[in-house]
Amino acid sequence: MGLLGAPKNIENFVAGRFVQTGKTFTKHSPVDGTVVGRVHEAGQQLVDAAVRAARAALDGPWGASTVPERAGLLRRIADRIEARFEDLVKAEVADTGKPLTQARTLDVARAVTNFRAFADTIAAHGLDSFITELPDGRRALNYAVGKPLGVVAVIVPWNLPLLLLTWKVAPALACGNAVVVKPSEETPSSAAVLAEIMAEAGVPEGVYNVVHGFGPGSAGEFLTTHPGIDGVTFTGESATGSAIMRAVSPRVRPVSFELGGKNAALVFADADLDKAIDGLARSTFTNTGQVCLCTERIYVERPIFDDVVAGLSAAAQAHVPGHPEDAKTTMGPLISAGHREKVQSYLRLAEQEGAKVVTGGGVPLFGDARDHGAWIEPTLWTGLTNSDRTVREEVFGPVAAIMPFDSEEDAIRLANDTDYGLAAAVWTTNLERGHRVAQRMRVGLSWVNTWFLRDLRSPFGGVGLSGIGREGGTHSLHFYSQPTNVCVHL
Ligand code: NAD
Ligand code: 6OD
Repeated sequence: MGLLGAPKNIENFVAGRFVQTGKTFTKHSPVDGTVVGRVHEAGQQLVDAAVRAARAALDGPWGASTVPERAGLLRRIADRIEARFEDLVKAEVADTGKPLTQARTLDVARAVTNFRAFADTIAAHGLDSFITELPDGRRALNYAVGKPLGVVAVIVPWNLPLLLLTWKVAPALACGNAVVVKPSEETPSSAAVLAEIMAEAGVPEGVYNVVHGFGPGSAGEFLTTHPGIDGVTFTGESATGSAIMRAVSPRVRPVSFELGGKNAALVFADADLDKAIDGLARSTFTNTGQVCLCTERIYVERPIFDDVVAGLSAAAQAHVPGHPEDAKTTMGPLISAGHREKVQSYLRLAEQEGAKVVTGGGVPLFGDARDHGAWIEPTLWTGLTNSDRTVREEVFGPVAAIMPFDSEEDAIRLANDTDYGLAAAVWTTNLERGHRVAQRMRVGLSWVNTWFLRDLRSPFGGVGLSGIGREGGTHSLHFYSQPTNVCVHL
């Protein structure tokens, strides 16, 4: 029996109906390897049907829907998510093995907030308009009307499945688009529960479609190469972003990419040490290190280096790996055996590169069914430098290299010495330094004395290998709508 219930049949959702296909793949729980569900993989024809259903919805009454109607719909979806809260928690936990408490307080809670936040954003959004006055005396009124982008392909990863899916679907629907969602093959369940919720909330047929499958040669590729899509919003690995860019380039479609990270934390000697260690422990180990914003490089000013290493290592050792339903559990498994193999390859590489393993470095043994799961110990290294691959490549696990620095300039140079550029966190009690350093980080998001504190109106995204574009608040509206400018002679 699968975690939290019998294995489920996980179906596609196209034109308002659940659809089985002749081909299924099996989803295993990363907690103990048991079967969670059998997923109906969408072939080319079903992906085509989903894109056509989305187009038909845009050509129907949904295409003429008003902003107040759509804001109201988003609020009803949020209400229905609250009503089905525990179903979504179970779906998320079954697929990922994350602690129930986290699924409740972060993943599903944010799904509710995502819909309410974008209902507010779209309801408050006005037209861009201005009076033009030319030197020859002509005058005109210019205003831009936002139209939906159209059929939007939404391709999302497995680490925060529902949070990241709704972060994109909410603004897409707010702007009047129709979506075809391709959840990760590792986390198909919550998108399917959300399909039921969409129907309950009165989302018209064809506006929200879900196709299941993999990337190349499967639903992901069929969707991104489909001539009927008008844009792709994607969260996932940088290499996948590159493949999707190639797939859409013949038809020149817009993309919004939230990609990988190799995020730095900078800890200055004047930091409040307890707060910094607490923050670093969260930024390194939350969701078993599987958050794109997680810290994998920690630069510490030399006088407090040993204190930070000791404090963070105590925090790592205090983690309780365990069953998601156990209230004492603080850390779940990695998403899959395959991902654990990747993380373990970096544990081996770090040692080859001369790392000292301060804590962790292995696989916890339970002596029960969990030994068939994808568990890993939280791991900290010292003795590495920016020239080591372990410090340059994204691992996406509960791991970090802790390295010393001697001056503010040194810290900034080390933090910015990366091909990625998603997030950074600066720990200092010096207000001026906090602003100064945060502004010089070559990233999309800089935090000072905190981490993953989100205001959904703020721009979210990365530079370099970490992505293209920004979503959040009106930034999302810019991606999910196409302005038509109207110029009226006065
Ligand atoms: P992934 O790139 O392997 O897969 C993401 C999604 O893309 C999945 O649904 C997958 O099936 C699909 N996909 C894979 N190849 C494809 C292709 N060729 N065409 C179309 N679709 C394809 O990523 P993952 O392993 O699921 O997630 C982990 C990665 O996501 C990490 O690199 C992490 O940093 C990144 N991430 C980034 C952010 C962010 O906001 N920047 C957020 C979360 C995760
Ligand atoms: O908080 C968000 O809106 C967001 N997109 C978080 C991304 C987390 C990455 O794993």
